[in-house]
Amino acid sequence: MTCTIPEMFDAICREEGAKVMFERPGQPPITYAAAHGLVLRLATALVELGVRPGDRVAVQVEKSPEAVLLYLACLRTGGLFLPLNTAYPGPEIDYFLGDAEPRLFVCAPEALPQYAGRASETLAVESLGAAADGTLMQRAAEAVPQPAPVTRGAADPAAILYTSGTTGRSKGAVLTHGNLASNTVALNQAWRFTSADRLIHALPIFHTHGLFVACNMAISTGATMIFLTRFDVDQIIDEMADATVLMGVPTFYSRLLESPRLDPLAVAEMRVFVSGSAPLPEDVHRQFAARTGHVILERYGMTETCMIASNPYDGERRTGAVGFALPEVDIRITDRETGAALPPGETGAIEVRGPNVFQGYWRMPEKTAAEFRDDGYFVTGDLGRFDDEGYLQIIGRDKDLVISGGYNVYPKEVETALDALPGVAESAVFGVPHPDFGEAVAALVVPEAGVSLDSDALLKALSGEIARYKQPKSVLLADELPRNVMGKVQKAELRRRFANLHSPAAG
Ligand code: MLC
Ligand code: AMP
Repeated sequence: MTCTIPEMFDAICREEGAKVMFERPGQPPITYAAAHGLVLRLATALVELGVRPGDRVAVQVEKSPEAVLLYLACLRTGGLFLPLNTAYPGPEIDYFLGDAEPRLFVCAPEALPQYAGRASETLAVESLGAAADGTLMQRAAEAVPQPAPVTRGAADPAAILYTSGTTGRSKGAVLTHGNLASNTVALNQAWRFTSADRLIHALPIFHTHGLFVACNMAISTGATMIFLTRFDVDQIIDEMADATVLMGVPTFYSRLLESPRLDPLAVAEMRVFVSGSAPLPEDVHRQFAARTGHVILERYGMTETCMIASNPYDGERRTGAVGFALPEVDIRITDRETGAALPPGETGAIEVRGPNVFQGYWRMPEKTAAEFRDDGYFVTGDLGRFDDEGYLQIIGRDKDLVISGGYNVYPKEVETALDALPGVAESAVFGVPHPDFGEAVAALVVPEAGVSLDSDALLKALSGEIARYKQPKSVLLADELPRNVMGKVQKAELRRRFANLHSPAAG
């Protein structure tokens, strides 16, 4: 059986202890050996705070090496790591804490006064700051190292990642140690990732892409992460001089293309550029190749399934395609209505089965059952087809979802927040093309009879309720929503009508 991620980390620290795990501009590097020492002390601190196998550890902190080490420490104790987007405001956090019932909540030091009062016999509240500060680090400093990780098998849960749903209520996808480990091994193999790699890590670490793809690949091989707190074009180009791999969302690449500094010399040391989390526009793919000589390697994944398919490392990396199933992963295309398998070339629902597919939604057995077929395939909600040479193409989505700069926004959640505002009769939220984020969130709002609403005031009212990236970039007002004869709001019509909201000509 494949080892778990904490076991892989232990092995790498024994073999490659002196290697740098985290390199940060202007800050001292952190070796694998030093990181290991801290993980063992953090693990003891977690146990002293009451974390037992199966307990949830919810974490909303700024990106830092210590936050990654907290993830490893949590997995060592058998706890379920539950990372939360730093953009989530209080009301969203309240929901996650209520739903997941964590044993420990770790927040930023600045947020501790807001959450400390929540501490109880069943919930500990600690802090962790980006400067390796906070109460959890104080506890770790005083703790003795935990000698060995709690034994975990492939089927034991390792993490919960919340993903919004079409019903508007976020669901916690429960991922197992086997999901994380098997996917990491498959990706290392597929992208030839080794300890010699130097990965530019500029993604957030509260999602699959930044944590379970980027960090796990480095942790399992002993590669160095050039660990940047956020995406900045000039900084990325500077770091490329001494790096081998960049993993990013399509917005990374469209922004890099805007820089006159992006040329073959700037990427001379780089081995591979990987894109995922949202469709890579064909013109970005082509322009990047023309400017740098590197063909971006596009792959496809999902919170519930980790990575599913990838273009080949050797062989043609096709524009507009996400490649072939990863080792041990099965993909099929089915009829959306009947669920019957479709022949190659036909477009239908993308279904996935394999060691990468999650266990189910946290405490939602009906929802879980509804999204799995009897033979174990998970229905992704994406639509696709296999092309003439077997490359998977993603054609669209069966789910009402907007992907903005790699972040998923479920319209229902934004509509619920808008509809709750005074004077709003109803609303429809949809995605429109956006030059930087790929898609942007837009809303059409119908005021209650006799009420006059102001778009800016509506946006302001939303600001404390939902994360900034979920808030519409434009709020339009109308007397009614377009509906079909069944009374269903015609989102496709809205997307068509407002397709040019962010086009250059529209200003
Ligand atoms: C920031 N803003 C966004 C946004 N990111 N709005 C919509 N969509 C986004 N993605 C807001 C900011 O709050 C700000 O608002 C304004 O837009 C401009 O911000 P910015 O400074 O330009 O943004 P920046 O900080 O540079 O971030 C852009 C980004 C970031 C693309 C680098 O969004 C990012 O890192 N995205 C990656 C998301 C990710 O990791 N997804 C993986 C999910 S896992 P204002 O008004 O306050 O100025 C997954 C599975 C898989 O999907 O397959 O991988
Ligand atoms: P998330 O739920 O945040 O994990 O987002 C997963 C969704 O992102 C998938 O269901 C797809 O719709 C989308 N996605 C991920 N990678 C790609 C890609 N390379 N091309 C198109 N869509 C993608």
